[in-house]
Amino acid sequence: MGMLVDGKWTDDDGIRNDKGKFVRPDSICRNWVTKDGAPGPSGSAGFEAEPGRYHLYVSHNCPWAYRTVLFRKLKGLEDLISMAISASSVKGEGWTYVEEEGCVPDSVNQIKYLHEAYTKSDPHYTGRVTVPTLWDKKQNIIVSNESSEIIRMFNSEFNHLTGNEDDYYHEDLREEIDTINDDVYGNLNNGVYRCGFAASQEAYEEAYEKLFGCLDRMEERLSKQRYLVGGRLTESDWRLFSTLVRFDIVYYGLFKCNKRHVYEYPNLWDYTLELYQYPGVAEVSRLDHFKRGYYAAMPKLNPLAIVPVGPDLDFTQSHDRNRFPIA
Ligand SMILES: N[C@@H](CCC(=O)N[C@@H](CS)C(=O)NCC(=O)O)C(=O)O
Repeated sequence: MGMLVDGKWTDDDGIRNDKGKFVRPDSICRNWVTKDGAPGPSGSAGFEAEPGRYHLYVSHNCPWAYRTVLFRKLKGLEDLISMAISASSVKGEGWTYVEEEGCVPDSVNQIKYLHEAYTKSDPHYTGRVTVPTLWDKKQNIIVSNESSEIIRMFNSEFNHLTGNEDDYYHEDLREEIDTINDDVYGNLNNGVYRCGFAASQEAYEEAYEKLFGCLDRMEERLSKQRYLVGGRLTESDWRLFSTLVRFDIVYYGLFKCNKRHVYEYPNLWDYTLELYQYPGVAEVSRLDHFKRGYYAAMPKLNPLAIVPVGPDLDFTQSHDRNRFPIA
């Protein structure tokens, strides 16, 4: 896709490898919005939760951006945090914000390319330009480009403004949530990319085995309880769901994750249906963009950019998760 080097846009093939294995670099911008602007877990201060102060750059197809879009919706933050939605295809210089069906141009910085926000924040920025990116309109800088941290901020730091006390990172469940997240992140959320972007047969097969091992563990877990961590919905569920909802549409085919579809796992599939049908979720889930955003924007994997018509999935069909109690 390309990246910034000392503030200059530079083309590359978007695939980073170490012995054929795809390596996702750590996110660089790691500030935290907190209720009162006190330092967050990464130590930065001065980012107080205020209505209208923050702006989120996303794209519909990206699973990392999608987590933040989900949390913005679930936590009732839509009127407090503005959002720009990129075209699902990546054109020219990375994530692009233009008038297009299903997209929202950037009303804050009026940028065309996301990298312009990065150099506005830091004229000498070196690194990848990724969605999601959370922008501070007051200081004109990037707060964070790490989705796992942005969802934590959304989960708790704006509650006094919204009155929404729903908690997806319950204090008493944190250890278990973190353990599940490690498994799901390494083997599945990122695991699908490690399959799709592998540059050797060996690297692909290793990622593939780990991925389906993780799906089997999650299937087993969900055969005994409603959600990943007992009977309560947590961020682990939303993080798993973000990959599951794309799996049969994109990863099964394009990324060669084709041992089994999610719909072939009885519990994982019904669980995916339940979460898709959770209030607000379908509204922010653009299944058409999921597909187009990958198939039409990854020339190395799909040079002719032909977007498949199927699969024919119905996420609105009934499910049987009510057989388990909610705690
Ligand atoms: N760790 C980051 C990863 C974000 C990420 O890699 N996003 C992808 C889109 S799915 C991206 O923008 N990639 C562009 C690139 O790496 O150049 C997060 O979770 O926020």
